Amino acid sequence: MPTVQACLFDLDGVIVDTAKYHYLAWRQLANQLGFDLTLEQNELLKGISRMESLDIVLGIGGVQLDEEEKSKLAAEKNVRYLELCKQITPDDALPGVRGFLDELRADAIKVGLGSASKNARTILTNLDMLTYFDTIVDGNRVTKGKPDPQVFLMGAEDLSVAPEHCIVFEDAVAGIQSGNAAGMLTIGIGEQSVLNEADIVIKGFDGVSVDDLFEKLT
Ligand code: B16
Ligand code: MG
Repeated sequence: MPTVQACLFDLDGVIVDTAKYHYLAWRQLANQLGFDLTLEQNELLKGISRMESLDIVLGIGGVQLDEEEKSKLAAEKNVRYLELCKQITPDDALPGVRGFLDELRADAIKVGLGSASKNARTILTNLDMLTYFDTIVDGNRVTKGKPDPQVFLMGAEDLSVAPEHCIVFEDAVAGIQSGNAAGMLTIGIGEQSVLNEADIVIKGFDGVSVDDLFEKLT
């Protein structure tokens, strides 16, 4: 395995579980339009941009709207989502992730964020985790969503690290595909059966040490 010089983290599902707030906000929008959204259907929205998510939600309800109406609904959903995100505190970082980031820092490995979210900085601020990241690539910077490799290639470039020396941590299939397409090693956070395109899959960071994990990649 090439030396690891940088680790690039997805936000939702890797650092913090914001999917539950996205779900509540999308469900409210669906209900307002006269249909419901199930938790299974919410899975389709993970790692996908806000406007792509809206198209999926409207598709589920069989609702057709023009661009202006869609922008208005997406903005309303975001206001609701951000209201829900106000309850995020430092205790909401997923188990073990803060310790894992501390270890990376101690090992002088650079750390970047690669998220589809336009709200990434707000969420990291609420978690009091902004200072862990040497660079943040979020939905405000990218022009192509995952599975395009752009988000992680931008992160590697910001950190001046070649892609083969980067590891991507992702919970979404599209995110693993994005990391693979960038020529990086990928670690799936979740279920092996879902994330089988990742180099390895772990359930989460609880009890996981950087050295043990990197050893598994060799
Ligand atoms: P926003 P990630 C993604 O975050 C979420 O998984 C996805 O459900 C959401 O639609 C997307 O961010 C955009 O979020 O509406 O806040 O811009 O997993 O890429 O960190
Ligand atoms: Mg995610």
